[in-house]
Amino acid sequence: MKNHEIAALFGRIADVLELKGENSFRINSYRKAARVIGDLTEDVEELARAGKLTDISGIGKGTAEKIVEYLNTGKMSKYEEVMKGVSEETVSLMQISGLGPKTVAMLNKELGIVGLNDLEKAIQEGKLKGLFGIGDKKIENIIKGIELFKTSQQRISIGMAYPVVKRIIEELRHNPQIKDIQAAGSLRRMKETIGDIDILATGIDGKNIVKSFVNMRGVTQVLAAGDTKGSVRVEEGVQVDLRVVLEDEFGAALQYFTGSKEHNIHLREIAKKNGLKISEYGIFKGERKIGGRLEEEIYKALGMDWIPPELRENRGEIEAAQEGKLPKLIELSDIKGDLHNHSNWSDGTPAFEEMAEHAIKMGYKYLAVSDHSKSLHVAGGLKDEELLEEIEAIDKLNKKFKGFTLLKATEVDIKTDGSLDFPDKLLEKLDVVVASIHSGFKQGKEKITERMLAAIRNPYVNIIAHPTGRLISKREGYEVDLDKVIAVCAETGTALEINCYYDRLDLSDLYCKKAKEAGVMIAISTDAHHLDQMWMIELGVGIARRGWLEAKNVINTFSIDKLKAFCTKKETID
Ligand code: DGT
Ligand code: CA
Ligand code: CA
Ligand code: ZN
Repeated sequence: MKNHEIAALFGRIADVLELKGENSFRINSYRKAARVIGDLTEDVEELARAGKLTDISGIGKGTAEKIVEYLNTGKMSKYEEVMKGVSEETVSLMQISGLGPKTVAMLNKELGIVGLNDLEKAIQEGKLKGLFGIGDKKIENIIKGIELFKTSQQRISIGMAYPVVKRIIEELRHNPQIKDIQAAGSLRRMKETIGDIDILATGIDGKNIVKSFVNMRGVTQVLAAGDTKGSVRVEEGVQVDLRVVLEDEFGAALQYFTGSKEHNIHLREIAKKNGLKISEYGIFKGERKIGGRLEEEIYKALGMDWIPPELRENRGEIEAAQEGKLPKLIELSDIKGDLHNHSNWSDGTPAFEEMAEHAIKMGYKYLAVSDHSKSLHVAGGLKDEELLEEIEAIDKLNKKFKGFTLLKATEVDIKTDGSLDFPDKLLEKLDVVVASIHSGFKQGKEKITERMLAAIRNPYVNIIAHPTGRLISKREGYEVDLDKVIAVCAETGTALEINCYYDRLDLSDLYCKKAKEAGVMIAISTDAHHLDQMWMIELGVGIARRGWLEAKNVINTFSIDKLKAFCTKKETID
C-alpha cells in the first residue's frame, strides 16, 4: 500500500508551504488530505484504479489528480514545485518537536540556519536567545526536541527495514545498467535492529545507477549523490547508502560492508598472519590480487569455509569455519508450517479457510490455529465451550484438505499463579499447546520463572511463546531466568518459540544458541493476527540462523507425523 507514502508527501507539501509563508487555506487542504489518506483502511491504489478517489470525503478533484500522477509516475509535480529553493535539510528541521514552520523560516532568515548542525551551533553560541519570541524555555524545548529527533533517527526494527530493502532492490533491478545488487551490513546479517541500510551494486555506469537510486519511490531526502555513492533517507525514516563497485571487486566489497566490524577485524588479523591483506577491493598477496570477485574467494584464501552472513559476529564462527565445523543453517524452505496464529475466533482477522488457503500458498503442510484463552479478555480469549466448538469446526474443515492440516491449538494463558487458563482435559484434545505469559510482568524474576516452569512441566504444553515478553525498543520484557527455563525445557521435551513478529523477535539469537546446546527444540512462529503478517517467518528464520540453528533443531521443519509425535510424546513421559 502506498497510502503512507502519499500521506507523508501531502504533509510535507503543507509543511513547506507554511515554511514559505503561503496562505493557510491551501495549507489546511493538504494537511487534511494527508490525514484522510493516512487514516484510510482501503488501498489507495485500488481506489484510484476504480476511479473512486473523489468518493473519499476530504479528497477533491485536484488532490485525486495528484495521487493518480504519483501512482503512475512515482512523482508529484506539485511537491517538486514547492520544494524549489528549499533544502531537504531545512524541511527535516520541522520534524523536531518545538520547531514549527514559522520558527524554522525565521531561523533561516535571521541566522541563515539550514540544517541541524547550524541549529546546534547557534544554540551553543547563544544566538537564538532574544530572537523574536524565543526565550530560555523555548530554547530548552528545542534542545529536548533535538535529542528526541536524534534518537528517533537511530535504529529501526529489521521488520521495518527488511521490506524497504526488498522494495529498493526490486525497483533498481529494473535499471538495465545494474548487473548485480545486494544488501550488506546489519540487514544482511539479519540483526534485530538496523542503524542504516547498506546496499552494494555493480554495473556499467555508476553515475546513472546512483541517479536511479536517489530518484526511487519513497525517497524523502537526498543526502549525497556522486559517481559511486548515493545516500538517501526514505519514508520509513531510515538512511540507505548505495555503493557502486567494480564487478571484479563485488565480493570483496560485499564481504567488507557486510561486517560485522568485529568479524572483519578478526579476519584481518588472520590475513596478516598469513602474509595477506584484505580490503574492500580484494584480497592481496603483496601487490598481487588473489581474489575479490566472489565473497567465497576471500574466505577460501584465508583457509576457511565461506561463513553465512548471519553468523558474522565474531562469536566463534571463524574458528568453526577454519575447522570445517560450521552448522548447516536452517533455511526458509525447510519450514513446513506455522505453529502460532490467531483467527477471527479471538483477536485475529482471518477465518480458518483464509488462513489455510494462505498457508497452502506459502507451501506449508500445516498451520496451527492458536487463539487466546478466556483470561485474556482484551484479545477476545475463548471460553472452554468455545474452544470445544473451535475444535469441532477445525475437524470438520480438515476433511476438505489433501496434504494439508489445520492443527487444533491454543495460546493458553499462564495465569499469575502459574496455573493454566484451560484444564488439562481440554488441552488433551489439542494437537499443539502454546503457553505464554501476558500479565503480572512486575512480579519479579523468581516468581515469573516459577510460573513459567509450572507451565513447562505441564504434560500438555508443547511450546512457550515469546519467552521474555520484550518489545524491541518499546518494552524491556519481564525478568525471567532463561537458563533455568532452558534446563527444564530440555528435561520435559518442551520447545521454546522464536516469535517472528518484528517487535518481539523473542527468543533472541544468543538464547537460541544456548537452547540448541542444551538440546531444547525451537518453534519459529509468526503469531500472525492478519494474513499479511505471515511473511515475517522470514525474520524468524533469520534470528534462528543467527542462533546457529539447523533444521533439525526446529520443530516446524518436521513432517506432520513427526510434529504430532513430538507433541504427544511429552504426555507419555513418566
Ligand atoms: P548498523 O548500520 O549500525 O546496523 O550496523 P552495520 O554493521 O551495518 O554497520 P555500518 O553500516 O556502520 O557499516 C557497514 C559495514 O561496513 C560494517 O558492518 C562493517 C563495515 N565497516 C564499517 N566501518 C568499518 C570500520 O571502521 N572497520 C571495519 N573493519 N569495517 C567497517
Ligand atoms: Ca548499516
Ligand atoms: Ca552504513
Ligand atoms: Zn499469540
